[in-house]
Amino acid sequence: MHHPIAQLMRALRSPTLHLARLILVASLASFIPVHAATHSGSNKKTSAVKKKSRKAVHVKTETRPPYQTQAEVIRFIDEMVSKRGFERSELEQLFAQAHYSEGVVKLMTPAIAPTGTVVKNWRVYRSRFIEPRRISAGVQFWHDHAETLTRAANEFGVPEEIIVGIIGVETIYGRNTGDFRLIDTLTTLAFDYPKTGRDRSAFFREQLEDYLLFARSNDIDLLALRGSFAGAIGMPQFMPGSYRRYGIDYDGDGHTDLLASADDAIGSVANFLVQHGWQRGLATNYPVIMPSPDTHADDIARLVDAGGEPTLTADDLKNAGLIPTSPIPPDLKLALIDLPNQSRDGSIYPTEYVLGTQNFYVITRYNRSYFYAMSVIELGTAIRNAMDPDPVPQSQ
Ligand SMILES: [Ca+2]
Repeated sequence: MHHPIAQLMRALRSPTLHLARLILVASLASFIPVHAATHSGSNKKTSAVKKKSRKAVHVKTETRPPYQTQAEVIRFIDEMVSKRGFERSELEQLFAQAHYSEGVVKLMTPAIAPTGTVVKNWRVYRSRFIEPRRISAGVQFWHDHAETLTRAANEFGVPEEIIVGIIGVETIYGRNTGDFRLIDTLTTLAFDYPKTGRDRSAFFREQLEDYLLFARSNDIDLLALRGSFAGAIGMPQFMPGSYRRYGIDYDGDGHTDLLASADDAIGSVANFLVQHGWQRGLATNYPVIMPSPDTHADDIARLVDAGGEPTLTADDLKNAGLIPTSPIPPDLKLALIDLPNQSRDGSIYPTEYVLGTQNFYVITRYNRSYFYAMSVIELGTAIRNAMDPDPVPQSQ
């Protein structure tokens, strides 16, 4: 089985990031992530469409009333019948086959670090994603799907390396998409959400509804689709709500299939970013020289506290003693992004900083963690560099 921290790490990786926060709050985030959602280890690229259900490894049926007989589930079915036009008998049969998953509940239950402190270490986090195996898988993915990536870059204005960075951080290009049966995951989290921490069951009922809807419109077998223990699906790990709202059919076969179709995953990631405000041609971030924390701690804290949404002007930065080291377009608003390198043993590297633009902020709509966004950017850059180590010089 997989290491619980690794699973926790992956757990936060949902396109709708609320979830991520949740786990973040009390996770062993030391190393990590904040993120997550896949259960790693499955090395498959099977189509979600009409696939028969397989052995339910993570499912444990307890002596609890079957879901289709529970009052809350019956109310949910009533609502889906009246509001969404589903057949009652169809949904009753579906929930008769949905199982409580103890594995999901365990993995979704926030873990508290022994000391009660959360240690955030960018260098450790980064090293998990910017590494040779993921980079070479990214080079392969880029080669295999160069045409689609170029098409998406032109059409949506999202550079290839950002799309490649996201799919790489999420699932290593479809290698780790999660092996939890989605109907079990979503039903469990919608009706048996772990009692510790904030109750997110309402969110998961919405996700369950979205799952029913996009499965219907994409001809997906509701009992077959698998995803992370948090309910994230496919190469880009979209939650059902994102799948339904931002997933697109980008290979033209009439279905949006984020598990089996890399083209659909590429188009959907680009579409997600554009729908969240991605701006064509805008850099994601700029380097900055920071003033000494000995003399400017308050200034730095104030700028960081302004958040990831870009609101700071060139004067704000200058007045606080920050010096951008590359030319920044006039009037461009920025955010000060902090990447702490905390550790428990006292050997503390200084916090790193970059200036984030609107496009950096948009990546955090995919996952709220700054570490996540920076890893996407750096992985994409590393892959681009590895793609073309010896570029043909432009004619002078
Ligand atoms: Ca398709």
